[in-house]
Amino acid sequence: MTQRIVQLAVAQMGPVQRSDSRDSVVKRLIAMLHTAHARGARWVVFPELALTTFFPRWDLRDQAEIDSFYETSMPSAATEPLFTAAKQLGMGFYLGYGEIDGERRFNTSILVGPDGRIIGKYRKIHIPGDAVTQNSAPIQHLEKKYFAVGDLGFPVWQTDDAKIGMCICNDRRWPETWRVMGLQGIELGMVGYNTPSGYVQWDEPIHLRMHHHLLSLQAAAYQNACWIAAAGKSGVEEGAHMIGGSCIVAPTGEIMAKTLGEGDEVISFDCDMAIGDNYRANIFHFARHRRPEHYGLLVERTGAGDPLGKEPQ
Ligand code: CDT
Repeated sequence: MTQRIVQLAVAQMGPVQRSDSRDSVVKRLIAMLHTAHARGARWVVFPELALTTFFPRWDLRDQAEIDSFYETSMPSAATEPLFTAAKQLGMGFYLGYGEIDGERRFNTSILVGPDGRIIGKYRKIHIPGDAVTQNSAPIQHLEKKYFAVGDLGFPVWQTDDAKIGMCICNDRRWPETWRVMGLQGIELGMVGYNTPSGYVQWDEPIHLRMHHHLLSLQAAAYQNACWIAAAGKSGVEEGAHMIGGSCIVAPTGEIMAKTLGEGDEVISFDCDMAIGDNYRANIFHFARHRRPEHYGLLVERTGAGDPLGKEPQ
């Protein structure tokens, strides 16, 4: 089998505080871009909402302040240096940010090619949390207040290096996200995230946050025969802790590289896209083995309904 190597890096970010300027954040991204390049990487994945603090933790009321967390254009004046540096280095990247499009606001990621062109845009579809504050807890999760449900589906883009798909944070937990991309032959999935260790609605044991994060990525990579690169914004932001665990997962379901800490940290791996071909040709040969005539409930129901089992006649 001929190898098809994609040199991939994940740039985990440490915290971004409320007072950190876009310029200072973009400088950090560019520093990690150079580190990734020095390691031979051609693509780098940055986190969800990489340019600001994870503001959905607050029920903000000042519209000017709320607006300050979104981008009205991309590249913007502040992000142009990142685009320029990446193009000079011949590197492509995934970047997550808050997007204003007219009256609509989305939690968005873009895929920028090594030539500096924006190849693709994705708008987060699974928006977790609440639209209004739940109680008096200082740390909320109000993504439904700040973002509309994405309207672009889950496209996969054919690039010169691989078929690349994108999703954002909570999307990674849903098998539907990955299967829709699997059905387009995804070879490399990119995902940015901000995963708080605590959640106002539910005191799930904290160690499970990392377990479920890795479990979701490993299952998705294996079941859809793709590489997955996941970049988190981590550590303590404005008093709220978010998990690290940025990683690169192979189509075997194995973690090939993972961050050690919770700060700015680059990991990299030479990913052979051909590994997925074996799975696509055998155990997960979708055309031969999938049975969509039995999957109707997947699109007929949103929430779980009554069991359909009947006693045999
Ligand atoms: N950013 C994001 O989507 N975070 C969610 C937290 C869910 S708890 C309401 C996640 O799935 O990691």
